[in-house]
Amino acid sequence: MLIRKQTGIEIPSSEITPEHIYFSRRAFMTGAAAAAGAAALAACAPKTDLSGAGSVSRTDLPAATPAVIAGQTDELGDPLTSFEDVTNYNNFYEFSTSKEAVAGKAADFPTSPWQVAVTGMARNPGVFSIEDLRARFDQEERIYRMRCVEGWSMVIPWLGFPLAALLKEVEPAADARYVRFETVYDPDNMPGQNSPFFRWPYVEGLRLDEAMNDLTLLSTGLYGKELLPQNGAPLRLVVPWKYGFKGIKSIVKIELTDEMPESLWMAAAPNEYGFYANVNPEVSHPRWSQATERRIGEGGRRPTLPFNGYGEQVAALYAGMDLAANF
Ligand SMILES: Nc1nc2c(c(=O)[nH]1)N[C@H]1C(S)=C(S)[C@@H](COP(=O)(O)O)O[C@H]1N2
Ligand SMILES: [Mo]
Repeated sequence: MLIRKQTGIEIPSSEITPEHIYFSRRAFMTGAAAAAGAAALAACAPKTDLSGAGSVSRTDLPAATPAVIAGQTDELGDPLTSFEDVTNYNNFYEFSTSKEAVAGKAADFPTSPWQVAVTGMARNPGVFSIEDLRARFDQEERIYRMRCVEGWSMVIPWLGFPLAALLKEVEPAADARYVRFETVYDPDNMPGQNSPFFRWPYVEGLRLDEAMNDLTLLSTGLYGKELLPQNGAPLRLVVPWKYGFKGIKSIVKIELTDEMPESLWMAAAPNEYGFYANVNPEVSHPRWSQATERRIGEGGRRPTLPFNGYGEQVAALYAGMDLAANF
């Protein structure tokens, strides 16, 4: 078994990057890479100086919420999370396990030119440049909640197009059942990919019917602007009824397959992270409850909704399934 029971060290129960604290400690305790483990632990020490680290360093970016977006809410009436928070509080382990450090470290990540291969069990596979994708598919704005498995959430105005539109174009073969996604492998520009504690590149997967659901988005932007590197430029997945880690960033490969893909998180901790990862307040993570969440920018905690509030649109996908066993 991969995950050892930890004893003798208090693991903070706060929502602040429990994964990386845990995984860093695990690596540290195996003694296999003590120096690297110590470095990883250092990365999660409290930051005394955040100036620069989290700030957007490009000049062509909006300094604040564009007027067209201001005042908008999600369909439940909750306000958008600020552009500042959406672009400076990020999980993207390829750059850093510190959420506040990702934006700074990703600022110069090259996202052009960029190609996405759509391969596997399809009658009409292809390689698309990001420009192709933008030209071929109308970009829509979708305001979605994003619930991280760590117990925090945001409301984000995405730009993008339904994954279904792209899949229809490549025509999945009759026996294709799953879609497997891969992030770019670029360790020269993604320092985190030199870490031996994860199996790179980041991989995620969906069942084909989940992938075809209209809520499932391939995002190219947010807040009316092109995606920044920290949010997964130039193309990332958004699956709003699932935990945020399903929203794989900086995608270069989309493969149709008849086998359930094994994600990076499933490989790292199969007892903690399943394939489905549907937001479910009744199924605890082995190390914390999922009953409530902290909305970034808000005080206190609020109840977590089944399927993150999208049950009407997606519950039927799981009719008859045991959602505790298929977590
Ligand atoms: N390639 C890649 N994709 C990733 C991650 C990552 O570390 N690497 N983190 C995931 C997690 S845990 C979350 S919560 C969301 C965060 O997206 P955001 O930073 O745009 O809010 O991205 C997801 N996609
Ligand atoms: Mo997450």
